[in-house]
Amino acid sequence: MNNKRYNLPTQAARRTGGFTLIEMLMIIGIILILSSILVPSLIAARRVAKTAQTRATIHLLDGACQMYMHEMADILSAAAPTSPLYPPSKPGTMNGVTMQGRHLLVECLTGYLNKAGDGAEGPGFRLTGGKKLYGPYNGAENVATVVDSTNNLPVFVDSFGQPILYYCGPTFDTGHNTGTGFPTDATYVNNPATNKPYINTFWIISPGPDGEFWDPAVSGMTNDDITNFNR
Ligand SMILES: [Ca+2]
Repeated sequence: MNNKRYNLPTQAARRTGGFTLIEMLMIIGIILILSSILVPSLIAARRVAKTAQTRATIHLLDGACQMYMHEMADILSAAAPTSPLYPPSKPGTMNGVTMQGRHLLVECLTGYLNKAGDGAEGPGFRLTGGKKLYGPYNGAENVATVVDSTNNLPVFVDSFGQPILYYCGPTFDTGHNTGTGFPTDATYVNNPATNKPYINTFWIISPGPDGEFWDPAVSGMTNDDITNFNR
């Protein structure tokens, strides 16, 4: 009985026993090694997930553009347009505000800029009387947007928080490098899947994980841009 009591260390004795300096250094070393292994792979996993999300967003917007085009073809069938009517991207002034492709894309696919009842109309056609209330298409109204500080209009953003840009043919002059498989001719863009030109088509582009549009003139820059052609 007495021996058992003497052999048990007291709470205080256990606390003062603690870890030695070497044990602490070993633990810290192990934590550092594990961190150096895990953190980069966690960052890479997030990057892969956000890239996949952005591809899905651009796929959704691509589908919305197709739906817009088909509805415009039905509405304007009497006029028999000779080319598909995708959302326009030519910059212009509407209601006193300068809009570029990225703003027009939101307006065309959601129709939210010109509210019904305000007496104005735009590419999204929101008019009084409830007769021209086109869109939204393909869930585009659920895609995240940010307000462009230059004109206070919404623009779609990718999963990295960068604006998604939009350009439509046939006057295709984006100022961006179109990447492998794309011709430099400003009148059309190429479909890398078939290596055939898509006359009068459109280009939706995210700068991708690096947040910058690819430029082959910048050494060491890889093309991670995400578009409706490489999804
Ligand atoms: Ca990029």
